[in-house]
Amino acid sequence: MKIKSSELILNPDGSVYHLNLRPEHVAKDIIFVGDQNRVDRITKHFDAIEFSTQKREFKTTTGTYKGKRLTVISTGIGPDNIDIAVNEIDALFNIDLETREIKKDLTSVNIVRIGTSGSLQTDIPVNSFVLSQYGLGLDNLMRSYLIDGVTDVALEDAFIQHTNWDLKKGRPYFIKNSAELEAKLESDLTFKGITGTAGGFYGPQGRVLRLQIQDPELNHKIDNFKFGEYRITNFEMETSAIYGLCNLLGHHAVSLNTIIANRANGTFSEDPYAAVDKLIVYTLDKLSAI
Ligand code: R1P
Repeated sequence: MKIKSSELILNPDGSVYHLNLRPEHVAKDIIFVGDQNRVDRITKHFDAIEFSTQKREFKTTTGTYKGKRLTVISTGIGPDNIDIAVNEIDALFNIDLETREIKKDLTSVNIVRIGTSGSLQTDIPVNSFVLSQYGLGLDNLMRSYLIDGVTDVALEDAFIQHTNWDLKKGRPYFIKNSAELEAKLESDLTFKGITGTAGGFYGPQGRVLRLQIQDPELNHKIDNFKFGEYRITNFEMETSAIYGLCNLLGHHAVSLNTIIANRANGTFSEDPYAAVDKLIVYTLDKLSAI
């Protein structure tokens, strides 16, 4: 069935609407970052650059690192932008943009996020790395899709009960990473746990400036939540949407974050750039070996 031009919007040059990319521009191993300036901080390590473009916050560069073809894309801040980025990347691989039909043979890509994040645990200090085993969606984005097959309902129920979660804010969901990519990107340098993805930076992550928040105790309830071997390690704004969409579309995803703030003890990294640069080199070396 042909997908209408109002639903999959293409630019006059045939590229997808927001990312400005055509299929030949994107590698099957993709790095997502939030900050558009982080793209160059990654690709400066490349052997060669073959393509670069930018539209709004979506900056893309494709090239090779130690011979491995990689694409780096900035997604800006938040799960809403992840909805655009993952759907448009999937379209580049799995929809014939000329006939507007879904291809018979589908392609899976690898998506690795290199992000920044706040730790919720005193023993996960600033400048450390966290690899997200699950994304905990507190933002509702994935509730627009049919996620019953990919969310862990037992974890959801336990979390809702433990936090006395107000369902007026929507039902949180827990979506797993790609175990295959986790095995390739973990090491003794990576803490592991559940990453909470919030739909905002202040109130949705329990920060109080001038506005009262719905549940001032929520962060504490989140940081002492336990489910078997799992605990919630950190907060950011993209991982659960990446995991949710990749699970549904058949792609592999893993999220790595540098901890730049520790919310449990109130500290902030003295050199967040150096800490992120370490995660960049770590991830590039791991990815080049896949
Ligand atoms: C908030 O400052 C932003 O920083 C974190 C959050 O997820 C959010 O996008 O990640 P990035 O540094 O990757 O953008």
